[in-house]
Amino acid sequence: MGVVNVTPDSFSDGGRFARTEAAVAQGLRLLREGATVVDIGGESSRPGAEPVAAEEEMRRVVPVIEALARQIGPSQAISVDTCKPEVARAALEGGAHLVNDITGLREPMLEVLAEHGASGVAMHMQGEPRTMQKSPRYRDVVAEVREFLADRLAEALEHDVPCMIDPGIGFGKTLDQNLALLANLAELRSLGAPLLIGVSRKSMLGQLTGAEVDERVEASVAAHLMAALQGAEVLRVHDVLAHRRALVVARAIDDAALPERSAGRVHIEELLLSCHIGVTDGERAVAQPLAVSLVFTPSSPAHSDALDSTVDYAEVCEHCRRFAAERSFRLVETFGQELGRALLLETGATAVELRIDKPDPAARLGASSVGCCLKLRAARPSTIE
Ligand code: HH2
Repeated sequence: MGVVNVTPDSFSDGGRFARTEAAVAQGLRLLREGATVVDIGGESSRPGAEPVAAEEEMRRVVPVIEALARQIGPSQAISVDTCKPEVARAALEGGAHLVNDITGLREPMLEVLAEHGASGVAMHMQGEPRTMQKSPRYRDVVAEVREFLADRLAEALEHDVPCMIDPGIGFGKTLDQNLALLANLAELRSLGAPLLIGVSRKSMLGQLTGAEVDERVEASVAAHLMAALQGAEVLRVHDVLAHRRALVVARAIDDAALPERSAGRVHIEELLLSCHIGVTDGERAVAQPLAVSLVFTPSSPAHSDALDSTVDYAEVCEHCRRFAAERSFRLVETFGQELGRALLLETGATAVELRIDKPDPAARLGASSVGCCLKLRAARPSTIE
């Protein structure tokens, strides 16, 4: 996720992209450099920042979003960084797909997202930007942030809003508290939602390295790489190219370590499930058939003939059945991502490939089956110790 702040006062790029044309050009540049999402913000949340009126925030972000929406590719998305429901609504109507809310996606924000079928990011913050760094206090920062995010996630799911979670690095946290969170991302990943991390150019990196804000690229990459190795799926960054290159190298090393040859792969073909899935309310009201095929890469070769040394087919089939029966989705893609993530946690596998078929598509499509294929990887923190 590439960051573009259409503000005069953001801590790292304030004033550089305050004009619409400059912000659009920067958004397109970040997409060319490899971002799949651009996050457009119209209000700084740096410590001590003063709030901006909704009308002014809309004046800043909506024209940028509209211009980007006309130019982005089918696999790219626009996010709006706002905590105001009226700004979120205008941004979604202007072409944004995702709302990044540093105040944690509460009501009425969730209603706006549900109305538009949009996804969201729920971030943790202690206090509010004006005062949050005065004296942040926690009993146990990791446990408290986890509890907050679990609560936000549950409420988002009640509204049928797909939700990423973010511990909010630098938002009402000391250096040690930020480090504790960044060192224990498995605790947050265990909530089962995609994890977003944003450390880009933040002051904790200055505290650790002494580097000024515009000299924190390497420090940002180091922090984000550690987060990616612990399973963070989205990194919110200003310097997309540097991150992209670092991730390409890390991924190549990680791929070389996949124990495919020795561990073999475990597959399950066309497991039949039924799930309340469909874009329209009518489709979702009735359980639809789904056929799910899975290929697991176990984390190590089966070390004995015992079932607990590999992926257990029976457990996986049962888990899939329960998952499909208990949840409802608009998209097979979201169904696949969430099921894949749950299966990685359940089985301890390194990777899982999923193919999801809807064997009964609408007759007007003239297709015998529609669906999606995806591949997910688990975090492997043990690869860098
Ligand atoms: N950090 C900033 C703003 N929005 N959103 C999420 N989800 N996570 C973050 O860590 C996060 C965020 C602060 O960075 P930036 O946008 O560059 O600065 P400013 O708030 O001063 O505009």
